[in-house]
Amino acid sequence: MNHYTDILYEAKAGVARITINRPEKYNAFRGKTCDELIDAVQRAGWDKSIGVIVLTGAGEKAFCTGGDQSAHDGGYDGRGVIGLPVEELQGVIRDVPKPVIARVNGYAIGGGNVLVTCCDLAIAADSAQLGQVGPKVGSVDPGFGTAFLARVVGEKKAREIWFLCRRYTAHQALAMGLVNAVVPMAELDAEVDRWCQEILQLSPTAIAIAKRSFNADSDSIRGIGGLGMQALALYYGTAESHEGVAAFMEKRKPRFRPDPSDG
Ligand code: 2NE
Repeated sequence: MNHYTDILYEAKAGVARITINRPEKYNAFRGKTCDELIDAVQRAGWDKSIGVIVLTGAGEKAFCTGGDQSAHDGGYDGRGVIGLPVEELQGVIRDVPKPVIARVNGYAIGGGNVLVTCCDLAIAADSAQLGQVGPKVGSVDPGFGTAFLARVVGEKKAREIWFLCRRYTAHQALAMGLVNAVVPMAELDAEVDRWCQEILQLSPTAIAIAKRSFNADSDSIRGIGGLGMQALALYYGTAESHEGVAAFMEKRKPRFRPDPSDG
């Protein structure tokens, strides 16, 4: 894939920077975006001149807000079980033999928060907000989005994140171990670059083995995700899920339960 439309790819001095470039959609991903991200992460991952991959979003509002709800009609618009190959994207971030750093420049919501969870490291601007919204919008990201999140932040916190759908500040995300550092937006690039330069001084093979070793311990979660996506595809066919998507697009509260006054 040579010409990306939804992302930007830049490789310089050992660092590949991959930017979701859909700021008008708060960097939400559609099917094509996921395919391009998979291609770009693979490209950087197996390029021997690259030692670190940085994943980010265009602009200062959003890192990524997950699936593009305007491209959702009982399923998303691309390939795969749910019309978005998110499980492949999450898998490839884990599979490439070098660290992937999330540069969290704003909202990391829904599938965007799952990308932060899957990246090896995350550095956030102090203006960033993170969280899951699935149960508010008729979706859920099973597998790495749930079970692996629990490995990262602990069982109770992960359940809170999914069952209440709150938004967390960058400093709260730091306290729960979801991000590694928080800096003012003006210092975000310098901080990310400092982390990249430190990594580039180290043995790439030792780092690759360490990454694979961390992954081996949690790789069974990939199977949970595969199974969960099949269930999610069925859920997307329900009125309950449709209500969540419609409510988001219509900027209103969803009604998942019958109103008691309806009798
Ligand atoms: C990001 C957030 C919290 C921002 O809220 P607010 O109130 O500051 O802004 P607003 O008005 O909600 O959003 C600003 C503009 O960005 C669009 C909105 O529609 C709006 O557009 P305009 O009205 O200005 O034209 N926008 C934001 N997020 C979008 C999205 N994901 N798709 C399409 N347009 C989007 C708030 O917007 C929010 O909570 N966004 C996330 C919504 C969401 O439902 N994400 C998908 C979750 S499910 C998922 O990601 C997923 C998965 O994890 C695994 C499998 C499949 C799906």
